[in-house]
This record gives sequence, structure tokens and C-alpha cells, in this order.
Amino acid sequence: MKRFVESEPYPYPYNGDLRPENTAIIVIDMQTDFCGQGGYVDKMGYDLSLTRAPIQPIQRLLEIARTEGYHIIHTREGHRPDLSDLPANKRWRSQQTGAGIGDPGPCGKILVRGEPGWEIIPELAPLPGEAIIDKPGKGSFYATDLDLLLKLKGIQNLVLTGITTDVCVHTTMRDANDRGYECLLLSDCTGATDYGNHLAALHMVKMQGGVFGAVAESEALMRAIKS
Ligand code: C5J
Repeated sequence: MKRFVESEPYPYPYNGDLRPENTAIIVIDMQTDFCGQGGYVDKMGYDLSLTRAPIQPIQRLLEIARTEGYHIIHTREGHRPDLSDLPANKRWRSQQTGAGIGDPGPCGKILVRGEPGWEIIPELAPLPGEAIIDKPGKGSFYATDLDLLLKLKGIQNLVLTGITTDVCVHTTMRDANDRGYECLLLSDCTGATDYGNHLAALHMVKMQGGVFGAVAESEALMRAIKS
């Protein structure tokens, strides 16, 4: 039986082969540093309501996706405590914003593995058995074993949620698309530090017949996967 999600600019997935076995929901960087008080994004002075907006929609989606047996994968951006995997230019640029990666802050050292700010927020805590990918960069494939995990599980469809739409979500989606994964970005399950950038990032996906995949609201996906 073919199954499609009502999405733009085409019904997703292109071949109608949407099953729990071949589909993963990826929850990108829902960490205190990106959406919690005293974290990296807060220290840079951005409006936290924008990066917190996807929390409830993701919670609702995960409840149904877990019930239906879909793969769930979480990512965390962060660096080793000795900062040996932190490029000097990334550190320097963050220091210019007043939120230097590796510097102490209200939630511990900013974007450092093991610190309170680096943890995934409790509302979206991974369940036992759900894979967690630790990444030093924006994309979820760079310097991680995500591609290996997806290949070994036989996953073809990737549903992208998390923050931020224009940075880590987009980098992951573009890379996944180049690797042949069929990608769906959920507009209400993502958020950016700038609302205009969020909308632009959604728009970019839909160009050229779906240059990186498709865009939908989570309601549409939930309608399609509910058995
Ligand atoms: C950023 C991310 N914006 N998760 N990371 O530095 O989008």
C-alpha cells in the first residue's frame, strides 16, 4: 500500500514508500544551549520563543511516531571538554557574539559535551534505544556515524525536526539529499533564531520541484502514519 504525506511541492515520499521500517524522524539539537534560558542562543541575545516554538509539536509527533514504531534519532551539537575538535575560527566567531564556545556560562561551558547546557531538554529526552548522534559541526553527517546507522537500518526516508531551521537542520537536509535520502522538513517542528530565516529556509527547499525534498506540517505527517 502506498502512503503519502500532503506536502509541498510534491506529496512525500516521491514513491509512496513510507513505512516505520524505512523511515526515521531526526530531532536535531533540541539542547538547552539552543532553546533554554542561559544557554548559547540566549547568551547571544536571540528570542528564545522562536527556538522553543517546535517543542510541543515535536512532543506530539514523537508520541505518535513511537506508537507506530518509527525510528527516532536525536542529535547534539557539542565539543570535547578539551576543545580539541573545535576549529579556531568557530571559537573566535562565537567569542565575537559574547557567547564563546567553551567559555563558562550560566549552563556550564557553552556547547561542551557533558555540560548542563549541552543536554537535550527534558521535554524531548530520548527514550532508551533511540540513537543519539554527537556532532561537532552543523551537519549531522560530518564526523559522525549517522550514515552508517541509517544504511544498516535500511532507512530511506528522513523526516527533519529540530533547531535551527536555517543552520543545523538545513545543513543536515542538504547533505542527506545529496546522499540519496528522501527528506521531509516539518515547518512547525523546526525553528530559527530569526523568523525570516525560518521562512526563507522552508522556501528554499521547495524550489526546483523540491530541490532538497519536501515541506509539510506535522499534522499532515501524523495523518499519514496513524494506522
Ligand atoms: C547553530 C544549530 N545555529 N543547531 N546550531 O549553531 O543550528
